[in-house]
Amino acid sequence: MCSLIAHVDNGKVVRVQGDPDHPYTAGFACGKVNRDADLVNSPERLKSPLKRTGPKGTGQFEPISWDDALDEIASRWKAIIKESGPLALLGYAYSAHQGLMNRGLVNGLFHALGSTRLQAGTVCDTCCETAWDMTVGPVGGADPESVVHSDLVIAWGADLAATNVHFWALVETQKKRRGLPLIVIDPRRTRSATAADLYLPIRIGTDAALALGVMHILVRDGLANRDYLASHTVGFDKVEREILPKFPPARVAEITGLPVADIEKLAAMYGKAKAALIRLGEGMTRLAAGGQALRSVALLPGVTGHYGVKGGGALLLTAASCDLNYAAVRKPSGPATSRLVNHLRLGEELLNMKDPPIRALYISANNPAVTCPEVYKVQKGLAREDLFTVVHDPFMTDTAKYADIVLPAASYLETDDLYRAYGAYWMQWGQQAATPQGEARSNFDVAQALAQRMGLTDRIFTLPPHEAAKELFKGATGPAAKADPDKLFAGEPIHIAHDWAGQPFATPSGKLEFHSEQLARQGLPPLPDWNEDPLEAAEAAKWPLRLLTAPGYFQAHTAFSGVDFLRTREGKPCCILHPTDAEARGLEDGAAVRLFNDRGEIALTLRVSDEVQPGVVLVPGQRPTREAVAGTINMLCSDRYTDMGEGATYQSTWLEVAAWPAARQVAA
Ligand SMILES: Nc1nc2c(c(=O)[nH]1)N[C@H]1C(S)=C(S)[C@@H](COP(=O)(O)OP(=O)(O)OC[C@H]3O[C@@H](n4cnc5c(=O)[nH]c(N)nc54)[C@H](O)[C@@H]3O)O[C@H]1N2
Ligand SMILES: Nc1nc2c(c(=O)[nH]1)N[C@H]1C(S)=C(S)[C@@H](COP(=O)(O)OP(=O)(O)OC[C@H]3O[C@@H](n4cnc5c(=O)[nH]c(N)nc54)[C@H](O)[C@@H]3O)O[C@H]1N2
Ligand SMILES: [Mo]
Repeated sequence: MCSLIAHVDNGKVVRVQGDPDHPYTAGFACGKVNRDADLVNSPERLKSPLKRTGPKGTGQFEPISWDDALDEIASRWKAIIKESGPLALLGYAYSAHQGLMNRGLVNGLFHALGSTRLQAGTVCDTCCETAWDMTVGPVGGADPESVVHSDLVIAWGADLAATNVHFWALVETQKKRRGLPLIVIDPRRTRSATAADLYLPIRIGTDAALALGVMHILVRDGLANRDYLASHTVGFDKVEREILPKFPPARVAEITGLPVADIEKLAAMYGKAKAALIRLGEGMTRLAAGGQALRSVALLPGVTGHYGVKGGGALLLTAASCDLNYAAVRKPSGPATSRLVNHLRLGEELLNMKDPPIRALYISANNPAVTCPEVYKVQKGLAREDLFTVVHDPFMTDTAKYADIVLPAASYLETDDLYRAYGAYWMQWGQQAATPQGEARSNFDVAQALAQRMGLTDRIFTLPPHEAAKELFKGATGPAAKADPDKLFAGEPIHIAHDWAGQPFATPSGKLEFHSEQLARQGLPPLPDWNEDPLEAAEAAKWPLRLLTAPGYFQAHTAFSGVDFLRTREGKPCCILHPTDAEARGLEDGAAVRLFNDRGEIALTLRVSDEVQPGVVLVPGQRPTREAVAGTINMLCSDRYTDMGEGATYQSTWLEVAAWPAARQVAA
């Protein structure tokens, strides 16, 4: 969502930089995006459509024309729909192209076809989003630019220097200028943590206990804002009576692995601040009780009243406050409801869904053979001979190797689209900068071409991008609706923050909900709490190490894996162990090691570092199998759901690490 300037020579992007005139991007682009000229021009990009010639998964293909590819897809889909109905078709399209139309219209195609629908994003943010919605409501959080008014920033489970670079730049400036204090709460001593005034290396999965412990101290020390609690929140009395007595500092120290003194210090700094801003990350939600964790932390600014102060409050996402008419693109026609496939259960559903089974699969802007949990199941599902699979991607990915037809995708620099940030309050038109490489075509373009071949008559499938974009504004409300089309299409950034009057709450009560009736109705605890998860405890009794999964600095999932420079900067796919754990196993830095549990085994390069605590194995990012010694981390992760939002539980994974015999061949 950065505002970028692409320097173009003869239709070719030669350099990409942050736009110095944009108020938020302010001339800065991260180490990955700075290399996007290498990404668009990568020699590894697919040049033309391909048709499978060998067994699925082996990557044997021959080039075919676009017309032949699209004709074959349409005729196979028509035959399958005739025999089994549209539910036999699954569109598995996700977010690698962040444009509202290149992302949205592929969904629009499958919506109009009446196919089985993807419950998208459960691999990413549905847990944290649901927990936020149940607490604050479906509305954006604090404006990151309000940090100029903050007197304390807490990065809670967010490695800002890795995943939120523009906010990080603001925090660094405020630190330098006026000594703005920063607290980092993260099981990994991240780059952000090394710059913190207070760093708490919390045990994975214990954030709810810490947040409730802080509330306990705030109440004990008379630092709770009783006026704010009475006027803007519901249910705190119950939390105070039933929950907080269970979380005195000594017990919280036992649960979280943090010293009592640090917990007291955190509570004192937070309680005495006038405008503390909590930047919530998703890391704490990638495990069984992730919803409880995020919800408990999001309640904290209600106890101090910081939600009512400019520069205070909490920020998870901002997107919910941008009220465009998304349905114009995503739901042009088609039945109101349909059968759902959860994004993270692709393998399970390809293997076991019945009446009808999934017979045709279209994967776009997503690499589930690496990024989805239960990769062994995903591979097995994709290998089904009776499944007709199409993959649209700029690169030959682990997933594309299983396709019957692979279509070359244009990248964002080769398309026109409208972008709205989800971590800041800005929106912008991104103009096509370069001619697509080879025969690559955009998601938008391919969705329209397939819609026409499938006989869909919705107008959106006939409009050029800037006309389609105008449909998004019809019926839009709030600041986004006021965008002037002339300025928008000229590329001017549009500010979409509401006039500030305290954090709005969009819950059923209109207040911050310490007690949630909605959760109670779903059979979930209505009050925030922390309890040991029985399934996690059983795994922990069997295996000694817990998986910590966090982004790499130079690889974002697999989308940048086509850039040799970035692969080299990130280094070989690795795992990181604390020196005591490495020594106990006789393992040395740089060695190939085996990571295994009941699901299977993979092999990565070991790095030994005290940036993680003992008992934890950190695997940065998700890397393609060809880059690793063997396999990919999601082979070891289950497809169990989180407590809220049916999200992924990568970190509810326990395993062991041992030497990888040099003679050993790559695991099947
Ligand atoms: N173990 C573990 N697994 C995780 C996570 C974790 O923390 N731990 N994180 C999860 C999260 S948060 C997410 S969001 C997912 C991400 O998982 P994915 O959505 O699978 O992300 P990528 O691996 O980047 O794959 C995106 C693909 O889209 C392609 N692409 C890029 N641009 C375009 C385009 O314009 N059009 C088309 N058609 N294709 C394009 C890229 O080449 C790439 O192959 O992974 C999840 N998986
Ligand atoms: N470079 C890079 N940037 C990216 C991505 C990438 O892969 N690489 N992915 C993009 C995507 S799709 C997403 S969703 C965002 C995600 O970005 P974030 O919201 O920042 O979430 P995560 O990256 O999953 O994790 C952030 C931090 O949470 C910590 N953490 C893990 N478990 C716990 C816990 O139990 N408690 C606490 N307090 N902390 C914990 C991790 O160590 C990590 O440092 O980043 C986006 N930006
Ligand atoms: Mo994500």
